Amino acid sequence: MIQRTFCIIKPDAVARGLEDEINDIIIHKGFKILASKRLTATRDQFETFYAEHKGKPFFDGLVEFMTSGPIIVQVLEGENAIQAWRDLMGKTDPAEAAEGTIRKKYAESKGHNSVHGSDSPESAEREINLWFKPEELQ
Ligand code: IDP
Ligand code: MG
Repeated sequence: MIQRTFCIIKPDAVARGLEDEINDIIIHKGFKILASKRLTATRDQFETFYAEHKGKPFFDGLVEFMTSGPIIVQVLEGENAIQAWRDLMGKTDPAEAAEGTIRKKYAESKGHNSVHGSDSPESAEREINLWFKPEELQ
């Protein structure tokens, strides 16, 4: 099944100039990048985006980090894209991420872990709609 998923290249990766390298891996894996834009987000945007984590000990630091510098927000399309992108990212904590995953290769820590990916069809739809207008998608 062809799906769309939402991807963020996080501030730690953009600060190291890794966006082209990461997008090469994404394209090589067979995803199509339907839309992509660079921006610096507000606290409000990430408090909404990460609402499911509100109240957790890492929440404030997470919002601080995600608004600390430019990010790239993207829509990826491909066969089973939601799970396929989660698999290519690897586990949240790079210490637990498998060889060959983006987080294993680039993440600095469990918090500064270089990339985001939607975890279900419902989150993918919600997250894409938070960051992109329909006319921005092909
Ligand atoms: P995910 O990004 O792999 O889906 P989630 O559990 O949804 O992981 O957490 C969202 C983000 O919050 C993570 O990608 C990471 O940046 C941050 N995070 C999650 N757990 C921790 C933690 O224990 N310490 C610090 N940051 C965390
Ligand atoms: Mg998550």
